[in-house]
Amino acid sequence: DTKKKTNGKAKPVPMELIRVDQQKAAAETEILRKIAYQVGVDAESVTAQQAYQGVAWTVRERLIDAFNKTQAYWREKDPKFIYYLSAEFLMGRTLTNAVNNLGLEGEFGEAIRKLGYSLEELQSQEQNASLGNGGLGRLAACFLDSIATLSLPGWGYGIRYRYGMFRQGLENGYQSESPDYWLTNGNPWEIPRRELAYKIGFYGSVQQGKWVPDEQVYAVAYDNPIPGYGTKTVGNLRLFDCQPMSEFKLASFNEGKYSEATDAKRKAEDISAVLYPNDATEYGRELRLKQQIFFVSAAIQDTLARFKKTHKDMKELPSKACFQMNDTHPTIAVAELMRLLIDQEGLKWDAAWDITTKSLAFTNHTVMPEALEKWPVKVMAKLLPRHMEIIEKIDSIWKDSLRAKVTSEVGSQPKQAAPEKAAEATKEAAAEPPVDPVEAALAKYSIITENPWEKGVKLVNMAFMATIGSKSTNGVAAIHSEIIKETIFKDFYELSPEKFQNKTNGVTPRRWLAYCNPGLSKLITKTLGSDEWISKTDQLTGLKQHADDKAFQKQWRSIKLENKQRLADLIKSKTGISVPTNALYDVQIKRIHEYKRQHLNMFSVVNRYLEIKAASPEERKKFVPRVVIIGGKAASAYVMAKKMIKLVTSLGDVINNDPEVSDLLKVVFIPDYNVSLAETIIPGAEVSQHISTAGTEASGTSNMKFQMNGCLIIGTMDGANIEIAQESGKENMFVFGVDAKDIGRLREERKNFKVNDPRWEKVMSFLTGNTFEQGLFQDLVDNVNDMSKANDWFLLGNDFTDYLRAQDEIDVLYKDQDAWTKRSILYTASSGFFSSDRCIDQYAKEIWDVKPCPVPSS
Ligand code: GPW
Repeated sequence: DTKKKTNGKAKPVPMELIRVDQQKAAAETEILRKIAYQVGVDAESVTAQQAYQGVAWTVRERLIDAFNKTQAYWREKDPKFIYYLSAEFLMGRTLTNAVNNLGLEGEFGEAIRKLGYSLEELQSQEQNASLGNGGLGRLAACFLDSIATLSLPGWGYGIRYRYGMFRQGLENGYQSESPDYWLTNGNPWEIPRRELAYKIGFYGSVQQGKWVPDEQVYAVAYDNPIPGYGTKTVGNLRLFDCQPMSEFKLASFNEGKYSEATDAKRKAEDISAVLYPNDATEYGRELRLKQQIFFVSAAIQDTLARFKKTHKDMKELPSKACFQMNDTHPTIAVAELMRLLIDQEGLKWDAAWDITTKSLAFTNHTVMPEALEKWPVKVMAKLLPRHMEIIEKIDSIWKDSLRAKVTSEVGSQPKQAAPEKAAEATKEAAAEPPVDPVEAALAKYSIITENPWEKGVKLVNMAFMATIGSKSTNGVAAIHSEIIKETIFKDFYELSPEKFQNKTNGVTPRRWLAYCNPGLSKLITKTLGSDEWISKTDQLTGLKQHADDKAFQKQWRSIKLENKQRLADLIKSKTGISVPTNALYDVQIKRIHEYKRQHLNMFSVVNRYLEIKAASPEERKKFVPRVVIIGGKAASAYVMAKKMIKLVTSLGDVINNDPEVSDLLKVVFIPDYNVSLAETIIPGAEVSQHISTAGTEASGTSNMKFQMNGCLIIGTMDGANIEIAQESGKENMFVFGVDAKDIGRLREERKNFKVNDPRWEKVMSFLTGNTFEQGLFQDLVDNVNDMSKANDWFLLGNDFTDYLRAQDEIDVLYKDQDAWTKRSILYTASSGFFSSDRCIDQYAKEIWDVKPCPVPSS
């Protein structure tokens, strides 16, 4: 038995004590009770934080009522469940979302007003749950919203990090990092399940085929109810906290060895302490692998324990559970499910393999090699010896199954090597044992591979194991799903093309339009005659017929202006910079990465600055004033990304204080970008930048949020931009840049390529000239401009001229406000496809085979 403790057998409660549908007191009475007894203050006057706590703890009860009913109903019906395994869930704040999804805005809005506050004010008291890095973690959060909204039986599983994504500050224009302790004021949105704890092992050895770990910890469950929209369904995000097996060694303590006494406790608590702040980069640290096995094992044990309450035959598992692995981070699930089925449930290998490959599914979110996790066999074998054994066996059976095919292929290839190669081959053969050509050909399919950079070092390729060990592999946008079939999974695609799918990402229209942009939301509802669009986003197309209506355009614009004012206020409060609301608001918010090319954006800013400076006062009047807004975090160890932040802040210092430029150009870096800042920034943006090198951004999801909010897009033909262009009309997007299919060749040729544009040289000279501290941006410039040192891997030089052309088009269109507004309306009207409801519906039907199981009303 894996359970830590049991509460013993549950005893029935006398009927007369059960009042399931207790008459609730008025919201304000409940809130005041909470302020008195939960917060513990005399409620004669209340601070915003106290009021927030009172409201949140009251909403929590409504949430739990519906949550308990949903979960009980699902226990009774026993439908098939989807379990979304993810190392990250970037939830943001909960209050507004919970109030609105539960339909409590009337009752609670009124009660909050009586206390002298607004819902927005109280919500601003809440800490963001930043348990994710960026797109991948936020996608998981949007998915939970849609799973609940569609009444799909489903839970998320992850880690309850005590420290989320670091807080970003600025020191002398550089990023500074400090820990994000988000639980300071408690967390009303979670339900601790202290009695629900699973043992997780590490290290040790395999004895008689079974694992004897050296170290063990407990995974303690915390449930976070997830309210669906327009339904009584409340789903669940179950996060695990890591706890030691025993609090401390009393003997050591008594001997005065205090640190030794608490050693094990500290070590255990480290596991769920901090989110790794690396976005799309591999991190080969043992603690990271510990985190992965920690939550994956707990999730699978938890699922099996529930499954076994009502089912005897493990073979039925695939008809009751599907685990979706969110990138490679949870892919140890392949080996863990095998281990539990074989070592704990006593199944034979083949039966276990059949169940495993039918229960797991895998999503890939990147083709960038540094993000595809490959764990050293040495690390895996030390931390998880039994898993390593299983992985080796999977790999060897897998290769056996391919040997006949590969042998016939190798046999049909010419055996003679070219004469000059043959001589070399003989020399090498003298030094090394001969390589079997069949084994060599099998290597490309192998889970266990040699590290190309370190001879003799073997690695476990987690993406390969995930594909082999699951029923489906999907990419996250049409182009990305094609690219993975041609590159990283080419050989696997050729073996089983039917396993490969596309599921273009989506975002929840609740948080990202209905709630973050109440002004626009009201206008849409009024125009369409109902608010059904909030869960049926296809209905947004009904806005198209109003796109040319001047009166409608005027209302649309005045809402944008209000949202711009809110954004301007935010900028003022976060940075001290005043920005005019008559300027075009241009936004790029996302993780800072060379492939996302914030530096290309800055090159265009420099060019604009130089053009304004060179212009006569008369000519200056023709410029469209622009506020360029950047937000995003750089991974702590990513030197070039940090330099890119310094580039933005340095340009801001120069440009914002140049009286010649005055209000024609402002450059703003908003520090500590997170979910709730995005909720204010996106509605206020007029153009947003999605300018990654073609073929590098798997999908992007903020592009969809901007589109929904009627913000025009400048972008490359990359990721989901391509599908957004299809939906909104390519002619309505500011498209530029080279094509993904040419990237390989262009990278080869970049060494001999010269940017044929005098503006490029001017920008480079400006950045290396005496405006800035000597040498400050030399490395950044060399990376894209000195072909003896680098080759401009992300092709800024190739895209520069076309990018500036697209930027000019933006200015031209902005001068025609009616034409601009029309496009803005068309963007929102054609954004319906990018709802995560559509995306989740496809997952449910095409991968999970999970059907809605709505709780009946009443
Ligand atoms: F590298 N993404 C992310 F693929 O935010 F794992 N973090 C990550 O670690 C990875 C991907 C990983 C993003 C993609 O970069 C973005 O294009 C995509 O829209 C998003 O995942 C959701 O699919």
